[in-house]
Amino acid sequence: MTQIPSPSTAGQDTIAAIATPPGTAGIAVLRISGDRAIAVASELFDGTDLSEAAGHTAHHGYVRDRGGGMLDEVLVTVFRAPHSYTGEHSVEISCHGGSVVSKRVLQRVLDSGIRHAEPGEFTRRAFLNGKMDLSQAEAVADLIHAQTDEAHRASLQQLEGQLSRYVGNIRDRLLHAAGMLELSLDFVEEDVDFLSAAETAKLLTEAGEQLRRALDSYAGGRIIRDGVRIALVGAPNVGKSSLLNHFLGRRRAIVTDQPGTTRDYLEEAVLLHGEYVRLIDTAGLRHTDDVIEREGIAIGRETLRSADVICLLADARDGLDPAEALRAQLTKESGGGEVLLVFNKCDLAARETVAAIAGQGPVISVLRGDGLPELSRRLAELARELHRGSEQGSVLVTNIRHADCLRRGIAALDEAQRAASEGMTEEVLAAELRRAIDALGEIIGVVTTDDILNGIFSRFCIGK
Ligand SMILES: Nc1nc2c(ncn2[C@@H]2O[C@H](COP(=O)(O)OP(=O)(O)OP(=O)(O)O)[C@@H](O)[C@H]2O)c(=O)[nH]1
Ligand SMILES: [Mg+2]
Repeated sequence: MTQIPSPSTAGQDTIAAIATPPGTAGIAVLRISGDRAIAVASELFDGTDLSEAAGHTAHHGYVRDRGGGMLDEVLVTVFRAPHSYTGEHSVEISCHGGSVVSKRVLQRVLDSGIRHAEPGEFTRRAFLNGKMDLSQAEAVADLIHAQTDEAHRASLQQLEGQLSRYVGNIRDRLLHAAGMLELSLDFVEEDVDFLSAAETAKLLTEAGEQLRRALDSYAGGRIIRDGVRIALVGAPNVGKSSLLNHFLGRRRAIVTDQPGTTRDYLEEAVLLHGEYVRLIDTAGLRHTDDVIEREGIAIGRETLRSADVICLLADARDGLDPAEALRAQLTKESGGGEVLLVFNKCDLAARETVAAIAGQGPVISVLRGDGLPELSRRLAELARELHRGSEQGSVLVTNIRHADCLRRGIAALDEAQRAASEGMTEEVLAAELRRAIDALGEIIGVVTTDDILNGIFSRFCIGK
C-alpha cells in the first residue's frame, strides 16, 4: 500500500513527450515537466530568458540545435510549480506540426538528459502531487476517449469531482464513526458509548443506501461510457456476420456459405441513427466437436449475458417455431437484455412463410436490402431507451473499477450491520467499517497500490 505523499515533488526526474497526435497538423505541442523543465527549455530556446519568466506566460522565439542551427520557430508557455497541470515546473513548446519537426524538437529536449514520459505519466504526477484525486485522473482518460456527447459530459462531471465528493462524503462519515467506535474501545472499562447503537444503525443504513444508489447508476453509466452492447446471435449461417458488415459498411467479418464460419468474438462500434452502439458478432449456436468453434460458442453465450440487446437472427425459411424456441431459451440465458427476434433471408422464403412470421419481428434480407433501414431504426430506438433510463440520478458511476470498490464497500457495511444486529463487539464493527472505508478510499485514491496505479495510467496515451 502506498500512502499518497503530500504535494511535494522532490526527487522526481524531468520528463518530456509530444502531447498531440502524430501526423500532419498545424502545430504540435511538446510537454516538459519536472524540476529541470524550465532550465532545459531556456537552454535550447532563443528568445526571452525563460529562467526569469513568470508562470503562465507565453514567449515567442526559436529552438536551436546544439550547434546553434535553427530547428523551428515556436511559442513556449511557462508554468511554475505548483501552478501547473502536474504541479511541477512545466513548459509547453508549441512547434510546427508534422512528425519531423516535432520529433527533432523532442530529440533536442531529450538530448539535454531528460527522460521520455511513460503513458499517462503527466496525469499520474498530477495525481501524486495532489492536483486531482484518482477518480478525477481516470476521468481525464475517459474524456480523451469519449465518443459521444453524453460520455463527454459524464467524464467532465467526474473530472470536476462529482463522484469524489459523493464518495468522499460517505467515507468521511464512516471514518468519524470508526474513530468513535475505536475511542470507546479505549474506554471500555468506563463503559461510555461515543456512538449510540441507534446512531450506528442509522449511519450504516444511510451509507449503505447511498452506496447502492451509486452502484445502481453503473448499469446506465457503463452504457453512457461504452455505448449500448448489441449481440448478434443465432444458429450458424443465418447471416449474423453479413448483418455486422452491412451496419459497418465494410467487410469486417468473414462471410461464407459454410455454417460455423465465425469462431471468434468481433466487436465494433457503429453509429445507428445517431446512437452510438457496439455490435458484437458471435459464433453460431450449435453442437459441434470442433474445439475452436466450441470455444467461440462459449464466448457467444457469455456475450449473451452481458449484452444490453440481443439481436436473435433466424432463417426466415424455417418459420416461427424454431425461432420462438430459441428465443425462449436465450431469454433464460440472457442477463436481462432485451431479445429482438429478426428473420433474415426473406428473399429465399416462401410467401406463406413470410406472411406467418410477419409481425413477430423484423423480416429482412441482408442480401437484397429488405427491411434493413427499419431494423437499424428499431435498434437505435432500443439503444435510446436504454440511454434515457441512465440519465437520472445525482451520481453517475461509469467505471468498472469504481463499481467493484462500491460493491466491496457495500459488502463490508452489510457485514457491519449484521455484526451490530447480532450484538458483536465494537471491535468487529470497527474492523468492517475500516474495510468499507478502504474500499471507498481506493476510488478516490487515498490509499492505493502500485498495481492499481499502473493499471489505470497505462490506459492513457503518451503525453497525457
Ligand atoms: N439469400 C440470402 N443469403 C444470405 C443473406 N444473408 C446472408 N446470406 C448468406 O448466408 C451465408 C452465411 O452468412 P454469414 O453472414 O456468414 O452467416 P453467420 O450467421 O455469420 O454464420 P456463422 O458465422 O457460420 O454462424 C453467406 O453465404 C451469406 O452470403 C440473405 O439475406 N439472403
Ligand atoms: Mg458469422
